This record gives sequence, structure tokens and C-alpha cells, in this order.
Amino acid sequence: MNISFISVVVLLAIAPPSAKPQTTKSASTSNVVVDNVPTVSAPAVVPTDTVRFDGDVVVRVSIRSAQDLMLVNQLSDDMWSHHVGVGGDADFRMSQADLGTLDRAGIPYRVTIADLQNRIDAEQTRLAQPMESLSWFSDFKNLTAVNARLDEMVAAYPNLVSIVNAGTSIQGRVIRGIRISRYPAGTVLPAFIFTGTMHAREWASTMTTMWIADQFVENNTSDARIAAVLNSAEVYIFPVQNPDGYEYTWATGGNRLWRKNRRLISGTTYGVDLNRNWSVGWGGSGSSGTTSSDTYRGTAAFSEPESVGMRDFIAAHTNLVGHIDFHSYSQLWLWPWSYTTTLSPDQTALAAVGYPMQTAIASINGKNYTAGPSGSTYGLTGGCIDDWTYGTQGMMAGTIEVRDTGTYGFVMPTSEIVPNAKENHAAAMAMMEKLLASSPITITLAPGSLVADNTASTVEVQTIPVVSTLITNGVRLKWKLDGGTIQSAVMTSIGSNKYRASLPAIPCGSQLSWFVEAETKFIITHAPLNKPTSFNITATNPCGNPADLDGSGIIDSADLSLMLLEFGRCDVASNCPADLDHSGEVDSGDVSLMLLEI
Ligand code: 0X9
Ligand code: ZN
Repeated sequence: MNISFISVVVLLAIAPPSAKPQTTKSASTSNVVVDNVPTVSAPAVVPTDTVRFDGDVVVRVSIRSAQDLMLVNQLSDDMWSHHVGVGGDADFRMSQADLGTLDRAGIPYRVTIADLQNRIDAEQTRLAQPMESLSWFSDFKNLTAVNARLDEMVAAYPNLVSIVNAGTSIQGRVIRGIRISRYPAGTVLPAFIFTGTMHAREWASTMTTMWIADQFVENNTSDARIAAVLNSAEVYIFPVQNPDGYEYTWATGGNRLWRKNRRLISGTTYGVDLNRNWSVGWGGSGSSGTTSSDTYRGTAAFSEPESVGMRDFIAAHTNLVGHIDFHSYSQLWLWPWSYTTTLSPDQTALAAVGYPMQTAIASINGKNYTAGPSGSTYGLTGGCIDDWTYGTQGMMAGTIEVRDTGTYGFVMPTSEIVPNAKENHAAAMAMMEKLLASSPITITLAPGSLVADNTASTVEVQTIPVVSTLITNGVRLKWKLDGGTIQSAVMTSIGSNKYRASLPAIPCGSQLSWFVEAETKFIITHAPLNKPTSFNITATNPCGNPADLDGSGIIDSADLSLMLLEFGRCDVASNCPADLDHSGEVDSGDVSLMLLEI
């Protein structure tokens, strides 16, 4: 990214309020609770009093200077995308009548969408058609249909899928998600979270997250890769993080191009940009303090119930290790930081997962998604969710801007839904698989299933970090004795990525179970299986003959001597090995038993 583009992005954040009025209409602020929702697919009529964009076009403008941006910002209150490239291109919606102003200023531009309102009208007309018989992914779906689909997944796979929620929106809608896991709630496995539709108009992100959910649910055993992930991890999906805004983009009297949430700020001014409302870098560049701005950050970090709800859900699930927040559009894969161009201290680890994700995307349909640290790849955006999930929760995190690169923008044809979803599902798979295998452990020396009584045994492993470096003391041997509490010992490095530690000596008749874990920046991997519930079981030899008091392996006069030393005594009944008949006393009965064995 060139410096001038960064500086104009910074300037955008501090630019004065747009001269153009905000294209919003008031919406109901009544408490609408939509948890148990009926199956409804689409509005039956084409809305008539919806915000319209007649005469508007979308243009890709080459921003050559701060002055260029000031001028474009006066003509447009709706930046559709930032684009990186020579000269720093960006897409704006503006009135066709204002193109002359660009011409007169000599600002290079290209009209990318000349018939915006026509396209929205065509979309509305199409969505009004019955679509019950078509596949769910044949067209975009409103909030009611999304919620109904989540409920259907739970009904069809009750042992795999459950509804989770992340609080309620300003207008009282539940922010719903699903947990996909083969294991009971409370099982501690690595977990991943995929989120969408924080920006209301980015309908492709809704379909992408729903597709990932659908794949994981429908193919949970038939797809070997999905089955393997679900064996080792759990998956959370929140397709719509901004339910009020999303509903508004679908509603009669709404606005197809609405981005923010639906907080009433004052008069006819609505909305906080939920992706500027998180605490890491809050208030920074790329966010606005102007209430009418599309990047209005709110009065404080977490001023909005939608971001609070998501924050509290994520913070409560401390097993989360990976997160992708899906947006549209531009075909970008961006990882932290987004609030600064300074590279994250984990850039190597982020890139070790990030570039394979980019390759995975391209492998599906050949689409190239530009990938890199957000601040330098995209431009500065303070207060985003992924800087928070990475920066405060230690998760591998980032933002994917899905299709396309501007030919359609937010009003994407239905033919793009599935190809787009597939390539982004591939990104999610790559993230999960990379993290789950971030430091595979090979057990090179282990005790067998039977060990000698009261003898320590040695475990050796080899573990090679492939995603990020192992943390200090990150390779650990863990065990429990007879189902007791889990004990832990740091394994000692013995060179060549090998580590060694001892399992304790265990008494006759006890059972020891153990596993090894290796902790890297983002995830702990386990052996024998990549989940903490698997243990290798080591049992002791069966206890010897109780008459063999000295443990020599034969019963002889030495044992008889030991017994006679105890004759007539048995002070502690539970620890009186010579009391062979458990009479509470060492006496002639015990001697008789021993003589039978000699
Ligand atoms: O501005 C945004 O919030 C995202 N772009 S969008 O066009 N969907 O609005 C990009 C955020 C980029 N930064 C992060 N990595 N969070
Ligand atoms: Zn977005």
C-alpha cells in the first residue's frame, strides 16, 4: 500500500460530516424478540417506500491526493470499498450528476455500476418469487429464513447442533448462532468461531457463514476432513451479528444499502458501525466520531449491545482458538493488526496459517484473494472485532472480504452464492486444519500397557512446531492416577525436537493414564489424539502373591521371618501385609497360610 493512500484513509476518518443527507428512514424501536421463529422465506410484496438510489452510480475512483479524497467525500456519503493498488483506488456510490465534478477536477474514475437502483429492483422482484422448491443456497435469505434454517439443523441433528446466543440487539432480536460438536456441552476442546453480517448490506457474508454451517452439519461424517475436525474440535457459527441492520436491509421501508446497527442517535440519524465499536484501537484511524458517518464508532468501545453480546460470548468460551469474521466485498484475507500498520508480534505465526488459507481459496475456483496484515494491506480500521479476538483473547483471527471485486459489490447475482461460499469454506477448513496440526506430536518412547510396580517410566516425544514457535515450557507430560486429578510435568528438551519426562512410579494394582501436549501461540495440540480426553492407559503388573512379603518372587524362609517379626501384632489393620487372613492379628492362621505357599 502506498503512503498517500494510507494518509487519505486517515483523512477520511477525520473528514467533516458529509454535506449529503443520510439516506435513512426511521424504524420501529419496539422490542421484537425473534428467537423461536416460523419458517418464512421472503417478503411477499416488493417494498414501495424503501430508500431508493435512483440516479446513483458506483464509481471506482483513483485517489491521488488528500484533496481528491476531500472532494469525493463531499460528493458521496457511501464508500463501498477500499482498494489497494497504484494510486489507491476506492469505490463510492454517488449521484451520476456529480460525475461532472470529478471530470472537472481531473480525478480519474470508472463507473462500475451504472444501474444501481435497477439492480436492487431486480433483486427485490426476484426475491418476491416463491422459492420453496429451490435449494436453500439458490438465493439470499432474510433473517427469519436464516433463523429457521438454524432451527432445522438442530431438529435434524440434535446430538450435533445446538442453538447458542450472544445477547440481544438494540431492537431486542436475539443474536443467534449454533454450536456444532460431537461432545457434550462443557467438554474442553479447541473451538473455532465464524461470524458474518456485522455489516447489514453484506449479504454474501450471511450466505458464506450459513454454507460453512451447512457443510459441517450435513457432511459431519461423510466428508473425511470435516469429520476429522469435529473429532478434535468444536465449531461456533454466528451468521448474523447485526440482526436489526440485516432486517432493515430486507424490510419494506428499509434500506438495501444499510451498514450499521439501528441505534437511534437523534432525529433521523441512526446507527453505529459495529466493526468500529471494539476496544482494540477504538477511536483510531478509519473510524469516525461523526454520528451520520457509515464508520461511526459509537460513544465508547462496547457502547452497543450487539458488540457486547458477541464480546461476552467469545470471552466466556476460553477454548476458542480461531476466528474469521466474514464481510463483503473485495476478495481480501486480512489478519491483525487492523488498527495499525505495525506488524503484529505474531506476524510469522499468522502468516504461517494465513498464506495457506489464501492458497486454499484459490484452489477451489482459481480466485485470487489478496492476503496480508490488515493495516498495510487494506488501510487502518480501529475498533474491529478481529483485533479484539486476536489481541485480547489470543486467537488466530482475521477478516475475509468475500466476492466480488466490484462488478456487483453488495448486490451480487445468485450464481455467485455457492462458488463464493465454497472458496471461503476452504479458507475456514485450512485455518482449522493448520491450527489443529500446529505442532504434531510423535510419541517415540512410551511405557507398555503393563509396567513394573513402584518403578518410574520414561516418555519421549518429538514435536515440530509448524505454525508458530512452542511457548516456553510448552511441551508437557500429563497424567492421572486411578482417575484422580490431572498432574503435569514440563518435558525436558533432549535435542532434535525431542523431549523427555518421567511418569511416576505407581503402586501395585494402580492404573496410570497419560498424554502429551504441545502449546504454541494459538493452540495446544495433544497426543495420542488431538483432544484432552484421550489418554494412553498404563496398568501395573497384577499384584504379586500376598505371601511374598519381601517381593522376591518366591515364598521362602525370608518371608516367614518377616511374618514372625509381626507375630501377635497388627497395629494398623489396613497396612498389615502379614495378616494374610485379614483377622486383624498376625497369628498361627497366617503362618499356616504361608506354609501352604512355601
Ligand atoms: O471496514 C470494515 O469494517 C471492513 N470492510 S467493509 O467493506 N466490509 O466494511 C474491513 C475491515 C478490515 N480490517 C479488519 N481486518 N478488521
Ligand atoms: Zn463489512
